[in-house]
Amino acid sequence: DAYQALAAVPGSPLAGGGGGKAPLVGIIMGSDSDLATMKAAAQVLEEFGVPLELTVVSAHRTPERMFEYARTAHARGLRAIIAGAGGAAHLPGMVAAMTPLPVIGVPVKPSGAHLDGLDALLSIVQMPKGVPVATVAIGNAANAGLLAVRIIAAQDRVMLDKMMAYQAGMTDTVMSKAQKLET
Ligand code: RP5
Repeated sequence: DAYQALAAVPGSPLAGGGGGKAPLVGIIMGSDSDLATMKAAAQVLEEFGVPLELTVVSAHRTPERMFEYARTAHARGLRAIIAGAGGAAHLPGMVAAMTPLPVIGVPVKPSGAHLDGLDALLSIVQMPKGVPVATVAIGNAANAGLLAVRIIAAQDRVMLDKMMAYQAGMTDTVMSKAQKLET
């Protein structure tokens, strides 16, 4: 089930390990049903070698857990938090209100939802001045992972080199496709 999938994601505290290194990025989501979307962020961080933790924190259903997570995140050594939720997606904004860390919000489109994730997007992106949430496109958890890598890379030369190599790889891929079209 989804919780087994959550535990299987490398770095998940549910896996009872975390790879040994202290996590630098926390990935949280409002429900285990968000995992299908949010695992892309974990995969990006894994590819770049950024230690992460991943779990479920619900703004509405586990508010005390959300307070605890947000208030302690910086002291636990996290550098950024990726928060995903669907519907009335208050998790990223509420977490941003209680942490000094950068928060990246992922609007999730729950299966069977009528508003196609637009409700989550607007809930996350329309933050009041003073409480920023860096919001990615609906369902684009991979970009949330990449943004977290860039936040780490701003003060980490090794990670900066990895990001530049990733960007060069994208350029190469597009250029080779362009050349194929031209020939
Ligand atoms: C939100 O409600 C969650 O983030 C999820 O996207 C959506 C549905 O949650 P479940 O009913 O699947 O637990 O709070």
